[in-house]
Amino acid sequence: MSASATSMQEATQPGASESISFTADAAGEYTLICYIPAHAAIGMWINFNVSADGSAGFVSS
Ligand SMILES: [Cu+2]
Repeated sequence: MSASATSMQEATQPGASESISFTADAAGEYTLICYIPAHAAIGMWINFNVSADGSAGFVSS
């Protein structure tokens, strides 16, 4: 998530990182994808779990 993710100058740069946070409506398995066209198809996505007790973690598969 970037202030201007489609800008090559303002998007998160290679080797850099940004943090996001949100509140999930319900426990379960979620998928976070890059919304730049074709990026999710080449692997810019990740699954993660949100547990009922509020902890979260990545899904390895
Ligand atoms: Cu991407």
